[in-house]
Formats: sequence, structure tokens, C-alpha cells
Amino acid sequence: MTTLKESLIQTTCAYCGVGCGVDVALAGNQPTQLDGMPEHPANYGRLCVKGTHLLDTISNENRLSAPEINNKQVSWSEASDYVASEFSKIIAEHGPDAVAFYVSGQLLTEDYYIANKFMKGYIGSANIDTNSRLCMSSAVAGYKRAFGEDVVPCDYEDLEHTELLILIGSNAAWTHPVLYQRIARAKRMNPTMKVVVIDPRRTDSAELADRFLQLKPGTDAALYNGLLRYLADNQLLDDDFIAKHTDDFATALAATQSWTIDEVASYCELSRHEVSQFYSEFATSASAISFYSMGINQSSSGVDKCNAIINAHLASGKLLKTGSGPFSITGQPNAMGGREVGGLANQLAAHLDIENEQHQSLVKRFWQSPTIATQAGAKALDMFDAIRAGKIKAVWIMATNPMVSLPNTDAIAEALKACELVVVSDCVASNDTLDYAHVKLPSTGWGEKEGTVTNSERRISRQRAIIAPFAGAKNDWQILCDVAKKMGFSGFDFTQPSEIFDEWARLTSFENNGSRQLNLSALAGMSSREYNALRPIQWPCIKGDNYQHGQVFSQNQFSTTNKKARFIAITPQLPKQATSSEYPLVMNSGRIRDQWHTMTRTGKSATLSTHITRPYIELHPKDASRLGINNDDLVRAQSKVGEVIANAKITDSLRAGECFMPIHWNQQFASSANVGKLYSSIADPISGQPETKFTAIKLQPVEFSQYMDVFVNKQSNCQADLTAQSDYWLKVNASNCSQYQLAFNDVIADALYWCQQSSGIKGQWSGFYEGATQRIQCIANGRLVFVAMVTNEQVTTSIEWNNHLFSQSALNFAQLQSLLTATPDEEFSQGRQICSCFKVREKPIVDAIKAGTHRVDELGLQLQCGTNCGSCKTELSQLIKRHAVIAQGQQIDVLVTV
Ligand SMILES: Nc1nc2c(c(=O)[nH]1)N[C@H]1C(S)=C(S)[C@@H](COP(=O)(O)OP(=O)(O)OC[C@H]3O[C@@H](n4cnc5c(=O)[nH]c(N)nc54)[C@H](O)[C@@H]3O)O[C@H]1N2
Ligand SMILES: Nc1nc2c(c(=O)[nH]1)N[C@H]1C(S)=C(S)[C@@H](COP(=O)(O)OP(=O)(O)OC[C@H]3O[C@@H](n4cnc5c(=O)[nH]c(N)nc54)[C@H](O)[C@@H]3O)O[C@H]1N2
Ligand code: SF4
Ligand SMILES: [Mo]
Repeated sequence: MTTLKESLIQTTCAYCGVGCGVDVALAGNQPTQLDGMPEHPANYGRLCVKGTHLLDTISNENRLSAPEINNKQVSWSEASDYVASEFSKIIAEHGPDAVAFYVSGQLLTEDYYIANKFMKGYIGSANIDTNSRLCMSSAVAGYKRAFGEDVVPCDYEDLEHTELLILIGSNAAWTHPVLYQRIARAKRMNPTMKVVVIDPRRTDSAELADRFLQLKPGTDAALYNGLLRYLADNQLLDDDFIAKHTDDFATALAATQSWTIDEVASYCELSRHEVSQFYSEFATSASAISFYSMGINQSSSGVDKCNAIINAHLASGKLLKTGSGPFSITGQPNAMGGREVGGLANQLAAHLDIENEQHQSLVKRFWQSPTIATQAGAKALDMFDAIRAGKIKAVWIMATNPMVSLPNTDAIAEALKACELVVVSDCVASNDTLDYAHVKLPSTGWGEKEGTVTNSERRISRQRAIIAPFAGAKNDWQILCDVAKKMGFSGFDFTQPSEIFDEWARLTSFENNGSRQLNLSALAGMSSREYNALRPIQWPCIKGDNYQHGQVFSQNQFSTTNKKARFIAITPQLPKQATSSEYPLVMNSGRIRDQWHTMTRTGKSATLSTHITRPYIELHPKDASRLGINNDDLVRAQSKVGEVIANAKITDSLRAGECFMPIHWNQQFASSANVGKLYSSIADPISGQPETKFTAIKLQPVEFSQYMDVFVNKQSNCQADLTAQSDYWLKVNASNCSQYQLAFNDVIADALYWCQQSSGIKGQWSGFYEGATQRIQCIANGRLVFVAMVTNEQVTTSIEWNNHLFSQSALNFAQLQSLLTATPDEEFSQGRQICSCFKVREKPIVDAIKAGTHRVDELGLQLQCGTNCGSCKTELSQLIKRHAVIAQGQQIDVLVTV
């Protein structure tokens, strides 16, 4: 017997900006196991639930095997000829600003570098923007204003050494779980460490909080303005730091004069005590970190919020010291890489300024390029406006799905429809944006690509291929280089990513002379072998410098002309999409634990899709009772620009008057659940980041005349689109079947006939009534292939149970009986899946809690839940709080260990 050669490849997780290292074991060419990389400084072996299930997502399902022009397959050579000639034609006729690239923080640095070089140095326009505009651009602008350069002045290690960790506008327990677990561990090791969570919603992240400040949405700048005033009023400033290393303190302080504790408390809708306690804790803690994310950035005044936070750290000297600093956490795996290479329309590569003549000349000379962009291009929202107005005539979208992620979806659809040429490079065959593509270019995806990414703490790691590229797919940098060469441009003769990286590293140090922190000179000149073997490394990494790699702003020297940091005077602003009597509720949006963005990848994993199986709108019990909405009812949310429908989830974790909806579901999975439809195209005037955490809506229950819960066996060869004839639908994927939850405005007279006709499945069909409910099923060759339940109110049965039934070659009598009565076996009626790694459901957990297990770790010992990736520990903690039977005088939070 021959044994397959075993090997191990080290790569980086495809998802969030924590940038965890992963070890993939291969037998022959097949990945067999995936674990956290023990020595990677981002995660030291840990992975969250998404990282743990990465191998589930590298299936060949939904891939394009060749490029397509107008839905017709063509060769790569035809495709790149076409894109090159169409772009050239449009540029010749209308100038370089008539074309645009819309790229993504999910590209690798090498891809991103080429895209930027192509547009800014060769096409000669700055019309290249990225989905990081929707994500990090406020943070970028905030750092740039304060420090003169977009530099995150903290490391993950700081999280372990801080006395006060402020999670503000971040649900890290779900979005950056490995960092959250790291914070949880630090807190256990240092009981004096305090955690404050600031969010209008009580999220899972609040489980760790000593204090939870449930502020009014959009008021964070006032909270931090008040903090600056408090520090000054109580002589708690770091006068020495302010004097030596900063400018403009007096004006920034003057802008805070009206923000007394009382004023802040009333504006933020917090109690006076909550505010003063937070201020005094910040002032008296030896160190403090403000860990911020989308609750701060995605705002019409996001940049000011970032600077209000930075101001407080500058004033107290709580930065550039262990355990301190304003720490903006990046979302995507390579949002930081994009910021470095100039993926945003208002910057050049290597942190150089687009409107600075010296910088323009520096980049142009380095590239020896025919031209260089000299003014900012269109930021994402403006780019799509310009497309709609016909000013931009060709757009090339790479690795992002704007039909879901940009606000005001209907306006984006209009733009794409109006555009002469829409080119989309993606690693899936269908998503909401590909529907509008004239040219579809199949890219390689995670696991097939080679290159680098930079994480939230400026650490560069290699992504390495673990499998061969999917047939027909090409790397993004290659696709770009092919087109650039066909447009007649030199400077794109790269044969491998190491050559691109080398050029990139050299650019960062070219005429740098200490003026920019972003310097990778120690990584320039690597051979391809050295590049392949590159270990995770933080920038700055300067050749021959005895100063430690990764140390920024040493001796408090910032990147401004006089080396001083700048205070910014902040006038807090409320969100622009304000409520009114017609639209009285607020809609907030964000992420869930087990899905990634538009679900093109995590949606492929049956395990990840089981934690939360459908889109929902959270609302407060008071609003629910006022509007006559019950839990699970279908509800319609309408704003000025669009509407969505999803199931209601009533919870007091929100403030009354506010709702929340996840961002993930889209037209591939549901008829109308894309929350982006509700937001207007309103953005921060400086960063251009859209306000996608706050819009005004009205909510009402929706009723249909008939509902159908359908399960179709994947082996049934059912090609028909069951959703086409329904008025509302939701699709959920499992390994053996797809579930369709359908609803109809008009009753279908003969549902059995409808199912037969719509599915096109041949077999033994049967249907019977129990009261108003009709159950329909079809068996083909002894195997169950179709099940439907037709009702006059929305009901759904367990997808896991149906999935299990579909896996059987023939059903036994008991299974047939249970099917007829729609009663799942005991095993499948255990409630929601809480722990995705060990598939532990709610019921056994609650039983154990009621029987006296009141610690998360003890639940793990009994049931295994939470003992692998730990992403569910916060939910376990919530279940303990909800269900523990507590003796009088006992304190529950002593028993909960996250
Ligand atoms: N599971 C999962 N993880 C992810 C992602 C994913 O899709 N799924 N995406 C990644 C990406 S790209 C990003 S950008 C990050 C985002 O990571 P986060 O920013 O942590 O995630 P969000 O859920 O978008 O929003 C965070 C919180 O902001 C709160 N918020 C809303 N308005 C306000 C406000 O006015 N003030 C304050 N203080 N808070 C407010 C929301 O209630 C929400 O709880 O997650 C990354 N990680
Ligand atoms: N309302 C609301 N809207 C939001 C947000 C919010 O909180 N609320 N968050 C915003 C934020 S922070 C973000 S980051 C965006 C994310 O939004 P998007 O970037 O639109 O979401 P993704 O689903 O990650 O889209 C990535 C696409 O790239 C493809 N892809 C993956 N890898 C590769 C690759 O290597 N090459 C190529 N060519 N394609 C690839 C995937 O198949 C997918 O189609 O959403 C934003 N929109
Ligand atoms: S925290 Fe999770 S999603 Fe983020 S990089 Fe690590 S394993 Fe991947
Ligand atoms: Mo993001």
C-alpha cells in the first residue's frame, strides 16, 4: 500500500483583519486538516469558528470555469483583448477619468499594488477606490489628520497589558473573536483590568464588560469630547506630552467647553454616574486602549469620532506606551494592505499624498511610468454616481459585491445598468453584482492564491496556496497585468508575486529618509525562496536599523512636518438620516458570528449556516407591542429609499425605538433581505465613508395568504427555480438539501400540482391534509426527494432533520410516520445550534445549566461546547445568566467565565 506524502502549509485566514495564521495539513494534494498556527503572533494557535471551518468553503461549487463576455464563454486571450481594447477605446475618446476600478480589502497586497499602479501610473486617473471606503476610510482619515500618516499606533500585545480596554462601536466577540478571546484571557490573568463596552446594543461583546454604556447611536464624539474636558478640568492632562509632541491643543479643548458631564449624559442618554465613572476610570488607569470599529467609522461624522478618540489619548499621553492607544481594528483580511499600496482614490502608494507634487514625482520616477494621477479620484459613492451619470463609462469590479454592500442598492443597480462596460473579477460564478457584468473573469480564491496580507497591527503574513487553482481561474494580479500589457503598458512583466512584492517593498523606502513610518526596506531584495519562506513581520521593518521592527513613532516623533501630532477641534454631529414621524425607528446593521459579508464563502458551509439560519430584524418589546408584532412574524422595514422583509426577533438588548438587521443576506438567498437597500447615499464629507449604521425606517407586519416550507433533495435533479413564482422567499442550504421558505399573496388552489409542476421532479407524489395544513412529499427510487408543508401562517421545520432524512437511501416506518406528522426525532428538536464546532444545541446546554452548571468552562467539560474555537462562549455565558437557578444572595457574574 502506498501512503500519500504528508506535508504542512502555513497560510493566513481568509476572513477578518485579525490575520490569524493557519496550518493546513495535506495528504498528497488534498488538505486534510486545518489548525491555528501555534507560533503566529496574531493568534498563537487559536482560530474562531469561521477560521476553523475554512476548508468547508473551498468547494468547487458556484465557480466559473472560463471568462465570459455577455454570458458567452471565451478564452482568456479573447477576454483580456476585449477588456484592453474597450478600456483603451473609452480612454481615447473620453479621457482617463471615464474609466474606474472598484477593488477590495480581500485582494492580496500584490493584486492591489498592480491595480493601483495600473490606474494611477499608466491609465493616469485616480479612479480606483475600494470597499475599504465602506469600512476603514474614516479611521484612515482620522490617523492622517492626527499623526500625518495612516499609522495604527498599537499592537495586539497591548491588549494583554492594558488596565482599561474600551470596546467602542465593536462587537469583537463576533467580528474579531480571536482578539476578544485574547482580551478575555488577559482579564482573567489581571483581575484589576477593566473592560468597558460602548454600543447602543447589548451585544455578545458586553459579556466581558465591567461596564456597558448603552449610549444613543451616533453620540460617541460627544462622549470623548466630554472626556477631554474632564481631563483638563481635573488637571489629569499629560502636560509634558502635550507641550512637546502636539499642536492645537487649545483649540481642541475650547471646542469641548460645553461638554460638561451633565451635558454629555443628556446628549448620549446615559446616566451622569455612568459618564463620570467612565471618565474617572480612563483618567486614573495607568493605561487605556480605545478599540474601535464600524460603530465609529460608518458614520456621516466618522472621521471626527476617530479624532475625538485620538484627542483623549493624546491629551492623557495614553498612546505609544505599552497597553495604550487609539486602536482601530480593521475589518477585512487585507484592508491594511490596501491602505498601504494606495487602494483609496485619494492617496498614492506607500502613504504618499496624491496632491503633493514631490510625492507625485517620487512615485512616477520610481515606476518610470508614462503619467501619474495628480488629483483625487472618485470615492466609492461618487464613483457609482458618476457611473449613473454616464461620466464613468467602464468599471472593473474586483473581489467585492457592491450590489449588496453599498448603501442605496437601487441606485447602484441603476448605475450598473447604465454603464457601457461592467467587468467583474470574482471567484464565484454568481452573486448579486455578477448579474450586471458584461465581462466575467474567474479569479482564484483563498487557498489557491499566493501573496501577502497585512493585519490590524501592521503585521505582514504570507497567504500560500494549498490547492491547485480551480480550472480556468487566474490570479487577480495576472489578469490585471495581462490587460495592462495589452493596453501597451510596460511595467507589468511580472511572472510571480515575489517580484511584485519586491518592487513594492523598494517603493516604500524610495526617498523615504524617515519621513514615512511605512517602510519595508528590510524586505526588499528577497529571493523568491526567501519570499516563500517569509515569517509574519510587522512594519516598519527597516534594513540595517537596530531599532526594533514594528515600532512606530519612536521618541514620539510623528509624520507631520514638525513631527508633532495634531489635536483636532471636534463639534459632535448627529446622524444625517434622522427619524421623522413617518419613519420613526432607527435601523442599525452589522454582522453575525458565523457568516462573512455577502455569504459567497461562508454560505457554502452547512455548519456555519446552522448557527443563524435566516435574516432577522431585531426590535424592542415596547415597539413590538405597539406595532402588534410577535416574535418570528414577517415584518417589512421601509426607509425613504428602499424596503426589506425579514422575521422579527424581539429583544430587550436594543434601546426602544431602535432596530438591528444583519448585513449578510442578499438576492442569492432571499427575495428582499439586503439591509443596504434601506440606507441613503450619505457619507462623511472627509472620508466619504457611508453612514450605514443609522437610517430612519418604519416597520409593519406583513401577511401573505399562503406559506410553503419546501425541502428539495440535492440529488433530485430539480433544476427549476421554485422562488420565481412566489411573492416572498428565503433559501437555506444544507449538505443534502435546500430549503425554500415561500409565501404567496394569492392562495394556490392545488398545491400538490404546483409542487409537481414547479419542481419538475418525477416520482411518487403524495399529499394529505391535517386541518388547514397540507403536507406533500415525493419519493423517487425509494429515496425521499421532496417535502413541503403548506400552511396559512409561517411555520418551518428543522432543516437538519430534513437533511438527515434526505441522506437515507430508504426511510424506515418510524421516519415515514414522523414525516407525516412533521415531528422531528428527539435528536433534531434540541433547539438552536450554539456551538458550531461540536454541534451542541441549546436544549442540552440549558438542561445542564438548570441542573447547576453555572460556569462556561464546566459546560465545556460536560458537553464540549466552547472548547474548540471558543466563539460561542459569550452565548454560553448569556444562557447561564438567563437560565441559572440561583440561590439568594449569590452573584451570577462570579459564576460566568467567558
Ligand atoms: N463574523 C464576522 N466577522 C467579521 C465580518 C463578518 O462579515 N462576519 N466582517 C469583518 C469586517 S470587514 C469588519 S469591518 C468588521 C466589523 O466589525 P464590528 O465593527 O465589530 O462589527 P459590526 O457588527 O459591523 O458593528 C459593530 C457594532 O457597532 C455598533 N454601533 C452601531 N451604531 C453605533 C454608534 O453610534 N456608536 C457605537 N459606539 N456603536 C454603534 C453596532 O450595534 C455593532 O454592535 O468585522 C469583521 N469580522
Ligand atoms: N448596511 C451595511 N453595509 C455594509 C456594512 C455594514 O456594516 N452595514 N459593512 C461594510 C463593510 S465594513 C464591508 S468590508 C463591506 C463588505 O462587502 P463586500 O466586499 O461587497 O462583501 P464580500 O461578500 O466580502 O464580497 C467579496 C466578493 O469578492 C469575492 N472574492 C473573494 N476572494 C476573492 C479574490 O481573491 N479575488 C476575487 N476577484 N474575488 C474574490 C467573493 O466571492 C465576493 O463576491 O460591506 C459594507 N457594507
Ligand atoms: S479571528 Fe477568525 S476570521 Fe478573523 S482571522 Fe482569526 S480565524 Fe480568521
Ligand atoms: Mo469591513
